[in-house]
Amino acid sequence: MKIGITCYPSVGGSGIIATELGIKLAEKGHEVHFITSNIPFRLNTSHHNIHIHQTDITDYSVFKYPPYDITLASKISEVITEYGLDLIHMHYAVPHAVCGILARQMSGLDVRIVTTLHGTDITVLGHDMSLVNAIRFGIEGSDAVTAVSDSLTQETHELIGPDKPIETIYNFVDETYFNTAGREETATRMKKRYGIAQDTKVLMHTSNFRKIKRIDDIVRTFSIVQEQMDAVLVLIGDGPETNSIRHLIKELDIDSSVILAGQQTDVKSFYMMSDIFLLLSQKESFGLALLEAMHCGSVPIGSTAGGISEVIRDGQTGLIVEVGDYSAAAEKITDLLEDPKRYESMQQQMIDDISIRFRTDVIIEEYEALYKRLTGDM
Ligand code: GMT
Repeated sequence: MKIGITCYPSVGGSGIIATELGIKLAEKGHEVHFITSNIPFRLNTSHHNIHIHQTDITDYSVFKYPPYDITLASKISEVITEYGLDLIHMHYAVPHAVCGILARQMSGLDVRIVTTLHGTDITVLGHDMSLVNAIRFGIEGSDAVTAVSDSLTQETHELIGPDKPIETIYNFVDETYFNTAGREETATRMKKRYGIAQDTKVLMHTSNFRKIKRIDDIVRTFSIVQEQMDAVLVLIGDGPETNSIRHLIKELDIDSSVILAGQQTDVKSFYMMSDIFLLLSQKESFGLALLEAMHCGSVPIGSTAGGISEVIRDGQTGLIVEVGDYSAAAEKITDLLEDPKRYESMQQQMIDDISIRFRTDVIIEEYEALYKRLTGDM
C-alpha cells in the first residue's frame, strides 16, 4: 500500500508512535510517505520504502500567524496526487485530521483517512470550546478513528460526542531496542558515570515537563523515600516546569540526591539504571515512556489518570496511586524496594505481561487490518 503519515515531528509520544509505525510498515513492504514540518526525531533509519516530504511554513509579513495547517494540507494533497496514495494516517484530530480532510478535497482523489487520537488533542483541547467543532469535524470526516487507550476512547465520546465509532489500538515500543539485555552492566556503568553508589536505589522520570505531568508530586514522593533509604532521583527532559522544579528541589533541600539531566538521546541507559519509573500525571492517555521503561526492566508507579492503569496492572506489574497522593506513592515505593523478592517477582510479571499485551508485530497487524478494511486492498 502507499501510505502517507502526518504527525508532530518533535519529541513526544505521538511523534514516536507515528515514526515507529511508518518504519515497521516500510519494513513490511509498504511505501511510506512522511509528510511533516520537519524530519521526525526518531526517524534515524534510511529504508528504500520511506520517503520524507517536508513542508516549508513561510512566514509572509501579510500573515499575522504562519499558515501551518493550510501549507500542510496543500503539501499532503500534492503527495496524494503525485504518488497515488491509498491512505493517509493523521496523528492528532486537530489540526492534522482536519488538514487531511482538506488535502483530500484539494486532490479530488478518493484517498482514505485514518486518524489516531493521542490524548492532548482530546483531554486538553477537548475542553476548549473554540476547538470542539474542529475536533468533531476531524473525527467525523475521517474514515476510521483510533485512540491509544480505552480511557481515551471513552473520554472522546464523553467530551466531543462524535457520531463515529472509535477503536482502541494500544501503543507499542520497539522491543528489539528497549529490552533488558545488558541491564546490569549498563546500570553499573551509568552509576559510575553519575557518581551514584552501586547499591543506591534509582528513581526516574522523563517527560516534556508540562504542568499536567505533576513533576512536583514526583519530587515530593522522592523527598519522603530518600528519608527511608539511600536513593537518587533522575529527571530527564525539559519544559515549562523545569525552573519551578529546580526551586522545589532546593526548597526541600534534596539537591545533592536529584540529577536534573535535561534532554538525553540515550534514554534507554537511564531506564536500565532505574529501579522505579514514576509517572504521576494529572492527564495521560497512555504514557509511552512508561512502557519503554518497563521493557527495560524498571518497575513503574503511575497515577489513576487516563490510560495509565491500562498499561500497569496495579499490584501485579507495577503500582498505582490516586492523582496527587504523593505520600501513598512514597509508602508504596519504599515497601516495594524494601522487599527484594516482591520487587523481582513484580518485575518478572511486568515483563511477561507487556510482552504479550503490547507486542509490536500484533499492533502493527491491527493497523494493517484497519487499512485493509478501508481500502479493500493488500
Ligand atoms: O505527553 C505528552 O505531553 C506528549 C503527547 C504527544 O502528543 O506526543 O503524548 C500523548 O501521546 C502519547 C502517544 O500516544 C501518549 O503515550 C501520551 O500519554 C499522550 N499524552 C497525554 O495524554 C498527556
